[in-house]
Amino acid sequence: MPSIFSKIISGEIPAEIVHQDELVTAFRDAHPAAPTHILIVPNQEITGVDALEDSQAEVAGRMLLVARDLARREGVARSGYRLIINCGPDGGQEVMHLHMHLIGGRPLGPMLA
Ligand code: DGP
Repeated sequence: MPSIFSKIISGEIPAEIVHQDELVTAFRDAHPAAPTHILIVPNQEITGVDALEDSQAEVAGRMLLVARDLARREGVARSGYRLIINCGPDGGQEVMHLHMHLIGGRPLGPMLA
Protein backbone atom coordinates (compact mmCIF):
# COMPACT_ATOMS: atom_id res chain seq x y z
CA MET A 1 0.00 0.00 0.00
CA PRO A 2 1.46 3.38 -0.99
CA SER A 3 2.40 5.79 1.78
CA ILE A 4 0.50 9.04 2.19
CA PHE A 5 3.54 10.80 0.72
CA SER A 6 3.52 8.50 -2.34
CA LYS A 7 -0.11 9.53 -2.85
CA ILE A 8 0.90 13.20 -2.69
CA ILE A 9 3.75 12.59 -5.16
CA SER A 10 1.38 10.84 -7.59
CA GLY A 11 -1.23 13.59 -7.21
CA GLU A 12 -3.81 11.32 -5.63
CA ILE A 13 -3.84 13.47 -2.47
CA PRO A 14 -3.57 17.27 -2.78
CA ALA A 15 -0.65 19.20 -1.31
CA GLU A 16 1.14 22.44 -2.11
CA ILE A 17 4.06 21.07 -4.09
CA VAL A 18 6.96 23.55 -4.21
CA HIS A 19 9.49 21.40 -6.08
CA GLN A 20 9.51 18.20 -8.09
CA ASP A 21 12.24 16.52 -10.12
CA GLU A 22 13.03 12.98 -11.18
CA LEU A 23 14.32 12.05 -7.70
CA VAL A 24 12.53 14.13 -5.06
CA THR A 25 9.33 16.04 -4.37
CA ALA A 26 8.91 18.85 -1.83
CA PHE A 27 5.60 20.09 -0.44
CA ARG A 28 4.36 22.19 2.46
CA ASP A 29 3.71 20.37 5.73
CA ALA A 30 0.01 20.09 6.62
CA HIS A 31 0.77 21.13 10.21
CA PRO A 32 3.45 23.81 9.88
CA ALA A 33 5.67 24.40 12.91
CA ALA A 34 6.95 27.72 11.52
CA PRO A 35 6.20 30.13 8.64
CA THR A 36 8.30 27.90 6.37
CA HIS A 37 7.77 24.18 6.87
CA ILE A 38 8.45 22.03 3.84
CA LEU A 39 8.94 18.28 3.54
CA ILE A 40 11.51 17.01 1.04
CA VAL A 41 10.74 13.44 0.06
CA PRO A 42 12.29 10.87 -2.30
CA ASN A 43 9.90 9.92 -5.10
CA GLN A 44 10.83 6.31 -4.51
CA GLU A 45 9.26 4.95 -1.35
CA ILE A 46 12.13 4.46 1.11
CA THR A 47 10.81 3.92 4.62
CA GLY A 48 13.50 5.91 6.40
CA VAL A 49 17.20 6.61 6.82
CA ASP A 50 17.84 3.09 8.11
CA ALA A 51 16.43 1.66 4.86
CA LEU A 52 18.67 3.83 2.67
CA GLU A 53 21.14 1.84 0.57
CA ASP A 54 24.58 2.97 -0.53
CA SER A 55 23.32 2.94 -4.13
CA GLN A 56 20.78 5.64 -3.18
CA ALA A 57 23.43 8.24 -2.34
CA GLU A 58 22.27 10.43 -5.23
CA VAL A 59 18.72 10.77 -3.93
CA ALA A 60 19.99 11.34 -0.37
CA GLY A 61 22.26 14.11 -1.62
CA ARG A 62 19.54 15.60 -3.79
CA MET A 63 17.29 15.97 -0.74
CA LEU A 64 19.92 18.14 0.93
CA LEU A 65 20.59 20.26 -2.15
CA VAL A 66 16.87 20.81 -2.76
CA ALA A 67 16.53 21.88 0.88
CA ARG A 68 19.33 24.40 0.34
CA ASP A 69 17.66 25.81 -2.78
CA LEU A 70 14.21 25.98 -1.20
CA ALA A 71 15.61 27.77 1.87
CA ARG A 72 17.02 30.41 -0.45
CA ARG A 73 13.77 30.67 -2.39
CA GLU A 74 11.75 30.97 0.84
CA GLY A 75 14.04 33.78 1.99
CA VAL A 76 15.27 32.00 5.12
CA ALA A 77 18.82 31.13 4.04
CA ARG A 78 20.37 34.22 5.63
CA SER A 79 18.37 34.23 8.88
CA GLY A 80 18.82 30.48 9.26
CA TYR A 81 16.68 27.38 9.37
CA ARG A 82 16.64 23.81 10.60
CA LEU A 83 16.72 20.53 8.68
CA ILE A 84 15.34 17.53 10.55
CA ILE A 85 14.99 13.87 9.64
CA ASN A 86 13.10 11.90 12.27
CA CYS A 87 14.13 8.24 12.34
CA GLY A 88 11.96 5.51 13.80
CA PRO A 89 9.67 5.53 16.84
CA ASP A 90 12.07 7.11 19.34
CA GLY A 91 13.03 9.68 16.71
CA GLY A 92 9.39 10.73 16.35
CA GLN A 93 8.93 9.49 12.78
CA GLU A 94 5.20 9.24 12.07
CA VAL A 95 5.16 8.77 8.29
CA MET A 96 7.24 5.78 7.21
CA HIS A 97 8.42 7.38 3.97
CA LEU A 98 11.80 9.10 4.29
CA HIS A 99 11.43 12.88 4.52
CA MET A 100 13.47 15.89 5.55
CA HIS A 101 11.76 18.80 7.30
CA LEU A 102 12.88 22.30 6.27
CA ILE A 103 11.72 24.63 9.05
CA GLY A 104 12.39 28.35 9.26
CA GLY A 105 11.02 31.87 9.29
CA ARG A 106 11.22 32.34 13.05
CA PRO A 107 13.88 31.79 15.75
CA LEU A 108 13.76 28.09 16.58
CA GLY A 109 15.65 28.05 19.86
CA PRO A 110 17.61 25.10 21.23
CA MET A 111 17.27 21.89 19.25
CA LEU A 112 16.49 19.27 21.87
CA ALA A 113 12.99 19.24 23.34
P1 DGP B 1 7.38 12.97 11.00
O1 DGP B 1 6.94 13.08 12.43
O2 DGP B 1 8.83 13.35 10.84
O3 DGP B 1 7.04 11.62 10.40
O4 DGP B 1 6.59 14.09 10.22
C1 DGP B 1 5.49 13.85 9.42
C2 DGP B 1 4.98 15.18 8.95
O5 DGP B 1 4.11 14.94 7.85
C3 DGP B 1 4.18 15.97 9.97
O6 DGP B 1 4.86 17.20 10.24
C4 DGP B 1 2.85 16.24 9.30
C5 DGP B 1 3.10 15.90 7.86
N1 DGP B 1 1.97 15.30 7.18
C6 DGP B 1 1.32 14.16 7.54
N2 DGP B 1 0.33 13.89 6.67
C7 DGP B 1 0.39 14.87 5.73
C8 DGP B 1 -0.39 15.13 4.57
O7 DGP B 1 -1.32 14.39 4.20
N3 DGP B 1 -0.06 16.23 3.84
C9 DGP B 1 0.97 17.06 4.21
N4 DGP B 1 1.21 18.11 3.42
N5 DGP B 1 1.72 16.83 5.30
C10 DGP B 1 1.42 15.76 6.05
